[in-house]
Amino acid sequence: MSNDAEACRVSGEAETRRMNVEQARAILLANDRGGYCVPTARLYPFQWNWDSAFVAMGWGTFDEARAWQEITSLLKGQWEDGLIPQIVFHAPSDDYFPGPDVWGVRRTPATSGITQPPVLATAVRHLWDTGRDRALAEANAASIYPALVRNHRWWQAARDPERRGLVATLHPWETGMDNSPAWDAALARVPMDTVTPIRRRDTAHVDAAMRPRGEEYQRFIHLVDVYRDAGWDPARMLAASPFRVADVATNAILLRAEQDLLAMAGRFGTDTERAEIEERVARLHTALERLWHDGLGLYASMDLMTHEIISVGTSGGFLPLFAGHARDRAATLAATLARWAARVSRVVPSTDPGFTGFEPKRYWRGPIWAVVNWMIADGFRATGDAATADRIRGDTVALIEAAGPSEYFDPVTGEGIGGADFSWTASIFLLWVR
Ligand code: 9WN
Repeated sequence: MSNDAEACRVSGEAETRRMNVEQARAILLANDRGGYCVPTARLYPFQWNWDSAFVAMGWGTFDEARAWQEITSLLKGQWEDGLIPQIVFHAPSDDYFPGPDVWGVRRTPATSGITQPPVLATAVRHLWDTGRDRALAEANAASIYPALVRNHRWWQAARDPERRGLVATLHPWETGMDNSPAWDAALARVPMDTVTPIRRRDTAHVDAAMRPRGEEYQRFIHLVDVYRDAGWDPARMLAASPFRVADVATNAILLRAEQDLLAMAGRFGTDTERAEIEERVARLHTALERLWHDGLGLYASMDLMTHEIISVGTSGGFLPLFAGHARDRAATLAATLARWAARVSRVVPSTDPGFTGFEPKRYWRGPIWAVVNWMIADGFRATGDAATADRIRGDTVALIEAAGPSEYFDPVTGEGIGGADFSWTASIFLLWVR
């Protein structure tokens, strides 16, 4: 390509991107319900836990005060024991099932009774590190830090009380990767009967072929019934749980978050807190290695009912790199990703495209999710593998530029599917393109 043609291409790209940055910002503004963003209008009308961590970083690219507010809004839902719930029901809506009445958690604001992957400390550290308004960043990080400490203590006390190293996840919704084929066998043990009548609303908003199946919803709601009967008490929930996995993504994200918390503890914490976090970091590093699956060339989750590693490759299996773990396995992980890439047009599919249960349009059974890509690319970049990181970033940006910030993308056709105008997808675009 001549220099002129190259210059023209670059400036054309810059133009498209400028336009899309405006659109991405406009999506956060449109999804703002007053201090917090809904993931998208109608389909998800409340505040979601891990969505908000990414959304806060998205806001951070153009409105730092609003970024901090996203986090303080989420923390309004934090429980006394430290749990940060999966959903905070700030305002009523009939557009989503299961709503606050099904969870039966009596709090204001109402919340669900389970959690989601703990990206929050990483988001807070990111805003603290990158904030241009230093006074604002220092003041907010200092005031939020104790809530993060309580939350990380909750993970250990509620989900790893015996201190074995890996935290347990008790509901597929807690993994944020709800209908991943990794959960099929563990979920099949959960009965399908429910006390709560199932009144799905999601399929009124999105094509049912892109959502979890009816059978999965029955088991999801069965689990909610079980834990509500356990009074949302962590020990009783753990004892009663018919579904219990050590999710590789949650554990890797927690390990990363602990290290981000440790960095903040250096500024805002005590020696005791630092020692406590360091101990958890060391234990989790050791334990995470138990999830290596040689046959898959990837990390994988463990079924804590059988103590077997689940032999299904998912995008979560690359996330130990995001935790600074497994640097010596980076080349093997890159080779695995290259094998997957040969079967699709864009990376990273949420499920190994060579796996029989791969479905390119069905939610977490194949589609690409921008937030997961952001974390995987960050991991590869930290190992020095810029080529893999650039491929993931380039594919994600190209998908969003072509299809808009959809909930997820078909890795074969590149179509944007699920909900449209998604807050966390727009946020990843902002983080990568600005
Ligand atoms: C249940 C909000 C959330 C994401 C999850 C995604 C989906 C909810 C649902 O939407 O889950 O939490 O009802 O399908 O799986 O990762 O946080 O965007």
